Amino acid sequence: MHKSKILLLLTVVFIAVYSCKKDTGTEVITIPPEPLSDVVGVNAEQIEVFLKTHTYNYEEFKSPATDFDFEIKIDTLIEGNSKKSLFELATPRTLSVSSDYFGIDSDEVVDFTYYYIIAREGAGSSPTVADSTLVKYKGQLLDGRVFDQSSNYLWQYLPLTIRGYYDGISQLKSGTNVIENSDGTSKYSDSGIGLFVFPSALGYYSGSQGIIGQYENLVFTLELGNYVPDTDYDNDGIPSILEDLNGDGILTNDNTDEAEEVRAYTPYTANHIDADDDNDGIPTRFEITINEDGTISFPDTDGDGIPDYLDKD
Ligand SMILES: [Ca+2]
Ligand SMILES: [Ca+2]
Ligand SMILES: [Ca+2]
Ligand SMILES: [Ca+2]
Repeated sequence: MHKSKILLLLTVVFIAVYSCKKDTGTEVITIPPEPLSDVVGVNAEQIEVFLKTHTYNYEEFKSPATDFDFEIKIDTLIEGNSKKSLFELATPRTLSVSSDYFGIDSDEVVDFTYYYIIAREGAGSSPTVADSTLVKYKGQLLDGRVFDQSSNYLWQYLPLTIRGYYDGISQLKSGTNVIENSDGTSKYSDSGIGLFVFPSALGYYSGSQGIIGQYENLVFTLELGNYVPDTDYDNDGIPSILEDLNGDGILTNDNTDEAEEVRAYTPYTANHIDADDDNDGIPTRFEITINEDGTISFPDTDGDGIPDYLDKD
Protein backbone atom coordinates (compact mmCIF):
# COMPACT_ATOMS: atom_id res chain seq x y z
CA MET A 1 0.00 0.00 0.00
CA HIS A 2 1.51 3.31 -1.04
CA LYS A 3 1.62 6.09 1.47
CA SER A 4 0.66 9.54 0.37
CA LYS A 5 1.01 13.01 1.70
CA ILE A 6 -2.69 13.03 2.51
CA LEU A 7 -2.29 10.12 4.87
CA LEU A 8 0.58 11.89 6.49
CA LEU A 9 -1.38 15.11 6.82
CA LEU A 10 -4.21 13.33 8.54
CA THR A 11 -2.00 11.91 11.25
CA VAL A 12 -0.58 15.31 11.99
CA VAL A 13 -4.02 16.84 12.20
CA PHE A 14 -5.41 14.31 14.59
CA ILE A 15 -2.78 15.41 17.03
CA ALA A 16 -3.15 19.08 16.20
CA VAL A 17 -6.93 19.33 16.55
CA TYR A 18 -7.03 18.42 20.19
CA SER A 19 -5.11 21.38 21.41
CA CYS A 20 -3.59 24.38 19.82
CA LYS A 21 -0.83 25.69 22.02
CA LYS A 22 0.63 29.14 22.04
CA ASP A 23 3.88 29.71 23.84
CA THR A 24 3.81 33.14 25.48
CA GLY A 25 7.30 32.81 26.89
CA THR A 26 6.32 32.19 30.48
CA GLU A 27 3.30 29.95 30.21
CA VAL A 28 1.64 27.77 27.65
CA ILE A 29 -1.99 28.69 26.92
CA THR A 30 -4.14 26.05 25.36
CA ILE A 31 -6.74 27.42 22.96
CA PRO A 32 -9.56 24.93 22.54
CA PRO A 33 -11.05 24.49 19.06
CA GLU A 34 -14.07 26.67 18.32
CA PRO A 35 -17.52 25.05 18.63
CA LEU A 36 -18.84 23.56 15.38
CA SER A 37 -21.90 25.81 15.50
CA ASP A 38 -19.64 28.90 15.36
CA VAL A 39 -17.82 27.66 12.28
CA VAL A 40 -20.60 26.13 10.17
CA GLY A 41 -22.14 29.43 8.98
CA VAL A 42 -18.82 31.10 8.21
CA ASN A 43 -17.64 28.11 6.17
CA ALA A 44 -20.96 27.84 4.31
CA GLU A 45 -20.84 31.49 3.29
CA GLN A 46 -17.23 31.27 2.07
CA ILE A 47 -18.06 28.19 0.02
CA GLU A 48 -21.17 29.74 -1.50
CA VAL A 49 -19.25 32.84 -2.61
CA PHE A 50 -16.57 30.62 -4.14
CA LEU A 51 -19.07 28.44 -6.01
CA LYS A 52 -21.01 31.42 -7.37
CA THR A 53 -17.90 33.20 -8.62
CA HIS A 54 -16.15 30.24 -10.26
CA THR A 55 -16.69 27.79 -13.08
CA TYR A 56 -14.73 24.98 -14.71
CA ASN A 57 -14.04 23.66 -18.21
CA TYR A 58 -17.24 21.56 -18.37
CA GLU A 59 -17.69 22.15 -22.11
CA GLU A 60 -14.41 20.38 -22.78
CA PHE A 61 -15.63 17.40 -20.79
CA LYS A 62 -18.93 17.37 -22.69
CA SER A 63 -17.32 17.19 -26.13
CA PRO A 64 -13.68 16.28 -25.53
CA ALA A 65 -11.10 16.95 -28.21
CA THR A 66 -8.88 13.97 -29.07
CA ASP A 67 -5.95 15.47 -27.17
CA PHE A 68 -7.98 16.62 -24.13
CA ASP A 69 -6.28 15.60 -20.88
CA PHE A 70 -9.49 15.40 -18.81
CA GLU A 71 -8.09 17.74 -16.21
CA ILE A 72 -10.56 19.92 -14.33
CA LYS A 73 -9.57 23.57 -14.62
CA ILE A 74 -11.28 25.93 -12.20
CA ASP A 75 -11.66 29.46 -13.48
CA THR A 76 -13.07 32.77 -12.24
CA LEU A 77 -16.50 33.48 -13.64
CA ILE A 78 -16.50 36.73 -15.55
CA GLU A 79 -19.67 38.77 -15.17
CA GLY A 80 -21.80 38.81 -18.32
CA ASN A 81 -20.28 35.48 -19.36
CA SER A 82 -22.92 32.85 -20.13
CA LYS A 83 -20.96 30.03 -18.51
CA LYS A 84 -22.62 28.24 -15.61
CA SER A 85 -21.19 28.72 -12.14
CA LEU A 86 -19.98 25.85 -9.97
CA PHE A 87 -22.97 26.63 -7.77
CA GLU A 88 -25.37 25.86 -10.63
CA LEU A 89 -23.52 22.68 -11.56
CA ALA A 90 -22.91 21.22 -8.10
CA THR A 91 -24.86 18.76 -6.00
CA PRO A 92 -24.95 19.45 -2.25
CA ARG A 93 -24.47 16.64 0.23
CA THR A 94 -24.85 17.04 3.99
CA LEU A 95 -23.03 15.06 6.70
CA SER A 96 -23.53 15.28 10.45
CA VAL A 97 -20.41 16.09 12.42
CA SER A 98 -20.13 15.36 16.13
CA SER A 99 -18.02 17.59 18.37
CA ASP A 100 -16.51 14.40 19.90
CA TYR A 101 -14.84 13.74 16.57
CA PHE A 102 -12.59 16.77 17.11
CA GLY A 103 -12.26 16.26 20.85
CA ILE A 104 -14.50 19.25 21.64
CA ASP A 105 -16.62 19.01 24.81
CA SER A 106 -19.54 21.10 23.54
CA ASP A 107 -21.65 17.97 22.90
CA GLU A 108 -22.95 19.17 19.54
CA VAL A 109 -23.95 17.46 16.33
CA VAL A 110 -23.90 19.94 13.47
CA ASP A 111 -24.75 19.40 9.79
CA PHE A 112 -22.08 20.45 7.29
CA THR A 113 -22.76 20.57 3.55
CA TYR A 114 -20.22 19.89 0.88
CA TYR A 115 -20.67 20.24 -2.90
CA TYR A 116 -19.59 17.96 -5.70
CA ILE A 117 -19.60 17.89 -9.47
CA ILE A 118 -19.12 14.72 -11.49
CA ALA A 119 -17.18 15.91 -14.53
CA ARG A 120 -16.92 12.43 -16.03
CA GLU A 121 -19.09 9.53 -14.99
CA GLY A 122 -16.91 6.45 -14.51
CA ALA A 123 -17.83 3.25 -16.34
CA GLY A 124 -17.30 1.03 -13.30
CA SER A 125 -18.82 1.02 -9.83
CA SER A 126 -18.42 3.05 -6.64
CA PRO A 127 -16.21 2.10 -3.68
CA THR A 128 -17.43 2.30 -0.11
CA VAL A 129 -15.81 4.76 2.30
CA ALA A 130 -13.81 1.79 3.64
CA ASP A 131 -12.13 0.60 0.45
CA SER A 132 -8.61 0.94 -0.94
CA THR A 133 -8.71 3.14 -4.01
CA LEU A 134 -6.40 3.95 -6.90
CA VAL A 135 -6.61 7.71 -7.30
CA LYS A 136 -5.11 10.86 -8.68
CA TYR A 137 -5.83 13.99 -6.73
CA LYS A 138 -5.15 17.68 -6.41
CA GLY A 139 -5.96 19.61 -3.24
CA GLN A 140 -6.25 23.38 -3.19
CA LEU A 141 -7.59 26.24 -1.14
CA LEU A 142 -10.50 28.44 -2.25
CA ASP A 143 -7.94 31.01 -3.42
CA GLY A 144 -6.44 28.48 -5.85
CA ARG A 145 -3.21 27.75 -4.00
CA VAL A 146 -2.35 24.05 -4.33
CA PHE A 147 -1.30 22.31 -1.11
CA ASP A 148 -0.90 18.76 -2.36
CA GLN A 149 -1.24 16.72 -5.54
CA SER A 150 -0.30 13.42 -7.11
CA SER A 151 0.87 13.28 -10.69
CA ASN A 152 0.54 9.50 -10.87
CA TYR A 153 -2.12 7.09 -9.61
CA LEU A 154 -1.55 5.96 -6.06
CA TRP A 155 -3.29 3.59 -3.69
CA GLN A 156 -5.09 5.15 -0.75
CA TYR A 157 -7.01 3.32 1.95
CA LEU A 158 -9.92 5.72 2.36
CA PRO A 159 -10.52 5.54 6.15
CA LEU A 160 -7.05 6.99 6.68
CA THR A 161 -7.86 10.13 4.69
CA ILE A 162 -10.12 13.05 5.66
CA ARG A 163 -13.89 12.75 5.73
CA GLY A 164 -14.86 15.06 2.86
CA TYR A 165 -12.22 13.31 0.77
CA TYR A 166 -13.35 9.73 1.35
CA ASP A 167 -17.02 10.54 1.20
CA GLY A 168 -16.35 12.38 -2.06
CA ILE A 169 -14.48 9.47 -3.63
CA SER A 170 -17.34 7.15 -2.73
CA GLN A 171 -19.59 9.31 -4.97
CA LEU A 172 -17.37 8.55 -7.98
CA LYS A 173 -17.37 5.46 -10.17
CA SER A 174 -14.13 3.74 -11.11
CA GLY A 175 -12.71 3.14 -14.57
CA THR A 176 -12.61 -0.20 -16.37
CA ASN A 177 -10.36 0.40 -19.37
CA VAL A 178 -6.61 0.88 -18.87
CA ILE A 179 -4.56 2.37 -21.68
CA GLU A 180 -0.77 2.01 -21.69
CA ASN A 181 0.98 5.21 -22.70
CA SER A 182 4.11 5.12 -24.84
CA ASP A 183 6.19 6.45 -21.92
CA GLY A 184 5.41 3.42 -19.77
CA THR A 185 2.73 5.08 -17.65
CA SER A 186 -0.92 4.18 -17.97
CA LYS A 187 -4.29 5.86 -17.73
CA TYR A 188 -7.94 4.96 -17.53
CA SER A 189 -10.05 6.06 -20.49
CA ASP A 190 -13.29 5.85 -18.50
CA SER A 191 -12.44 6.64 -14.86
CA GLY A 192 -14.68 8.82 -12.73
CA ILE A 193 -13.53 12.43 -12.36
CA GLY A 194 -15.01 14.94 -9.96
CA LEU A 195 -14.66 18.26 -8.18
CA PHE A 196 -15.33 18.53 -4.46
CA VAL A 197 -15.60 21.58 -2.22
CA PHE A 198 -15.95 20.87 1.45
CA PRO A 199 -16.07 22.78 4.73
CA SER A 200 -13.34 22.58 7.36
CA ALA A 201 -15.25 20.16 9.59
CA LEU A 202 -14.98 17.56 6.82
CA GLY A 203 -11.29 18.37 6.56
CA TYR A 204 -8.73 19.40 9.16
CA TYR A 205 -10.98 21.77 11.14
CA SER A 206 -8.85 23.62 13.72
CA GLY A 207 -5.68 21.84 12.67
CA SER A 208 -3.32 23.74 10.41
CA GLN A 209 -0.65 22.29 8.21
CA GLY A 210 1.56 24.06 5.68
CA ILE A 211 -0.57 26.57 3.80
CA ILE A 212 -3.80 25.09 5.17
CA GLY A 213 -5.00 27.40 7.94
CA GLN A 214 -7.42 26.70 10.78
CA TYR A 215 -11.08 26.26 9.75
CA GLU A 216 -10.06 26.24 6.10
CA ASN A 217 -12.39 24.96 3.38
CA LEU A 218 -10.80 22.61 0.86
CA VAL A 219 -11.20 21.96 -2.87
CA PHE A 220 -10.23 18.63 -4.36
CA THR A 221 -10.24 17.40 -7.94
CA LEU A 222 -10.23 13.62 -7.89
CA GLU A 223 -9.94 10.82 -10.38
CA LEU A 224 -10.92 7.29 -9.37
CA GLY A 225 -9.09 4.72 -11.50
CA ASN A 226 -9.81 1.54 -9.61
CA TYR A 227 -10.56 0.14 -6.16
CA VAL A 228 -10.54 -3.10 -4.19
CA PRO A 229 -14.15 -4.13 -3.53
CA ASP A 230 -14.76 -5.22 0.08
CA THR A 231 -11.26 -4.20 1.15
CA ASP A 232 -10.21 -6.07 4.30
CA TYR A 233 -7.38 -3.84 5.49
CA ASP A 234 -6.44 -5.75 8.66
CA ASN A 235 -6.88 -9.09 6.87
CA ASP A 236 -9.08 -10.49 9.66
CA GLY A 237 -11.65 -11.93 7.25
CA ILE A 238 -14.19 -9.11 7.71
CA PRO A 239 -14.38 -6.40 5.02
CA SER A 240 -13.53 -3.03 6.57
CA ILE A 241 -16.96 -1.59 5.79
CA LEU A 242 -18.54 -4.21 8.10
CA GLU A 243 -16.26 -3.01 10.90
CA ASP A 244 -18.17 0.28 10.98
CA LEU A 245 -20.27 -1.14 13.80
CA ASN A 246 -22.32 2.00 14.49
CA GLY A 247 -22.91 2.49 10.76
CA ASP A 248 -22.05 6.19 10.70
CA GLY A 249 -19.63 5.95 7.75
CA ILE A 250 -16.66 6.69 10.03
CA LEU A 251 -14.31 3.77 10.62
CA THR A 252 -12.15 5.35 13.30
CA ASN A 253 -14.82 5.48 16.02
CA ASP A 254 -15.52 1.75 16.30
CA ASN A 255 -13.05 0.23 18.73
CA THR A 256 -14.43 -2.67 20.74
CA ASP A 257 -11.38 -3.17 22.96
CA GLU A 258 -10.62 0.50 23.60
CA ALA A 259 -10.65 0.03 27.40
CA GLU A 260 -8.05 -2.77 27.22
CA GLU A 261 -5.90 -0.74 24.85
CA VAL A 262 -5.94 2.21 27.24
CA ARG A 263 -5.12 -0.04 30.19
CA ALA A 264 -2.20 -1.66 28.36
CA TYR A 265 -0.87 1.67 27.02
CA THR A 266 -1.13 0.27 23.48
CA PRO A 267 -2.13 2.58 20.62
CA TYR A 268 -5.80 3.22 19.85
CA THR A 269 -6.52 0.65 17.16
CA ALA A 270 -10.02 0.79 15.68
CA ASN A 271 -11.61 -2.49 14.57
CA HIS A 272 -10.87 -1.98 10.87
CA ILE A 273 -7.12 -2.02 11.58
CA ASP A 274 -7.27 -4.52 14.46
CA ALA A 275 -6.95 -8.23 13.69
CA ASP A 276 -8.13 -9.22 17.21
CA ASP A 277 -11.12 -6.93 17.72
CA ASP A 278 -12.05 -8.04 21.25
CA ASN A 279 -8.46 -8.42 22.49
CA ASP A 280 -9.01 -11.97 23.76
CA GLY A 281 -5.84 -13.32 22.13
CA ILE A 282 -7.80 -15.21 19.47
CA PRO A 283 -7.55 -13.54 16.06
CA THR A 284 -10.92 -12.37 14.70
CA ARG A 285 -10.35 -14.64 11.70
CA PHE A 286 -10.75 -17.71 13.95
CA GLU A 287 -13.88 -16.37 15.65
CA ILE A 288 -15.92 -15.97 12.47
CA THR A 289 -16.97 -18.43 9.78
CA ILE A 290 -16.37 -17.63 6.13
CA ASN A 291 -18.87 -19.72 4.19
CA GLU A 292 -18.19 -21.41 0.86
CA ASP A 293 -20.17 -18.76 -1.04
CA GLY A 294 -18.04 -15.99 0.50
CA THR A 295 -20.64 -14.81 3.01
CA ILE A 296 -19.60 -14.52 6.65
CA SER A 297 -21.34 -15.96 9.70
CA PHE A 298 -20.71 -14.54 13.15
CA PRO A 299 -21.12 -17.34 15.73
CA ASP A 300 -22.39 -16.36 19.19
CA THR A 301 -21.48 -19.39 21.30
CA ASP A 302 -22.87 -18.22 24.63
CA GLY A 303 -25.98 -16.73 23.03
CA ASP A 304 -25.69 -13.33 24.73
CA GLY A 305 -26.26 -11.42 21.50
CA ILE A 306 -22.60 -10.43 21.15
CA PRO A 307 -20.78 -12.36 18.41
CA ASP A 308 -17.67 -14.27 19.54
CA TYR A 309 -15.22 -11.97 17.75
CA LEU A 310 -16.44 -9.01 19.83
CA ASP A 311 -17.06 -10.98 23.02
CA LYS A 312 -14.31 -11.55 25.56
CA ASP A 313 -16.09 -14.35 27.47
CA1 LIG B 1 -18.31 4.15 12.80
CA1 LIG C 1 -8.97 -2.21 18.92
CA1 LIG D 1 -10.79 -6.08 12.69
CA1 LIG E 1 -10.61 -12.17 19.27
